[in-house]
Amino acid sequence: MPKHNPFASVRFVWMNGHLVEFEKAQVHVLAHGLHYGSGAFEGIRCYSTPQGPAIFRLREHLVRLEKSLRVYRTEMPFSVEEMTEGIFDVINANEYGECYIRPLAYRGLGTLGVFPLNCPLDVAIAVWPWGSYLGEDGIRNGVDVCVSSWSRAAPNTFPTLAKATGNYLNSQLIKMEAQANGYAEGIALDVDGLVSEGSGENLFLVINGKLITPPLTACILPGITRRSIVRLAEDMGIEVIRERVPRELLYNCDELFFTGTAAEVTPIRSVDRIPVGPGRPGPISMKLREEFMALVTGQKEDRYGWLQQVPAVATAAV
Ligand code: PPE
Repeated sequence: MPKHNPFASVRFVWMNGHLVEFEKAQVHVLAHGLHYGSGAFEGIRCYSTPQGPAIFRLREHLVRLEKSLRVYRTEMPFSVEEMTEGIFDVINANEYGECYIRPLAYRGLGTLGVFPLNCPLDVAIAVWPWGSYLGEDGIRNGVDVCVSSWSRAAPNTFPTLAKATGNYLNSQLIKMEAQANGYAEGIALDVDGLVSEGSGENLFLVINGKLITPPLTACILPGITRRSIVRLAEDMGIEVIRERVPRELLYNCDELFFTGTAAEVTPIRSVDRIPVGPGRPGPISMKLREEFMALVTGQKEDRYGWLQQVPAVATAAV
């Protein structure tokens, strides 16, 4: 276990429709997903707002989970409404004002052998407190990243638009290599050698006041934070271009930042030890970060209807 146990305050996990105690939230060693990576998941944030805990773009995340499974010929056994109830229940049971939410659907105990469809699809929802993904210092001063020697999976191998658990072996290679070499994160190229994304974040460049982000065809996950930042930028009058990005633009852009549920908006201050612009977070990155954080934490009016309030109900029956 790491020095700091991130799950120390977790009391309940939701499993297949019921709240179970943390210690009892276990999986059989012969579960299919453990052997073959057969599952899909989501990462969602619940923020503390003046109106109480609120979840950012919950429905979009749950719909993406359904779409991830559909690629693998699998239907969610729980509706978006049932999952929403489950998320409310598990947040309330753990008495969190803000937390990270991890819905997971995986092939459980049935048979082994690659064919997955004879195994049940088990669904769990866990919640726990999760602070800044790439460090507090990274948010203020920007993070140092590298271009990974690992590429993102080619489109006809592991489809990246699906947030499948198995895809994250690729992310682990990118992340471990980056950290072994003293970087906070790695940026992967796609099958054509063009820029794709980080191990767990989408990427934006700022060039001459315009925002550029790799398109869905660049082997990226269709990030919900990415989509939100595009909307915020366009509404601020900033032009957004979705186009393929050659690697060398990373070294010559004015600003660079990551987006993601865990990473939120994290500025990048260097790539392969080459400073991005003057080597500190730029004005457009910081303006977008501030606007994003003000919206998600309810400091600004929820003009897009992105927040869903968690109803304060009595702790659900266990
Ligand atoms: N790309 C990848 C590969 C990815 O995993 C994420 C989320 C994103 C882009 C951003 O997507 P979105 O969260 O919808 O804006 N990564 C999740 C898991 C991170 C982890 O280490 O676990 C997350 O941020 O929750």
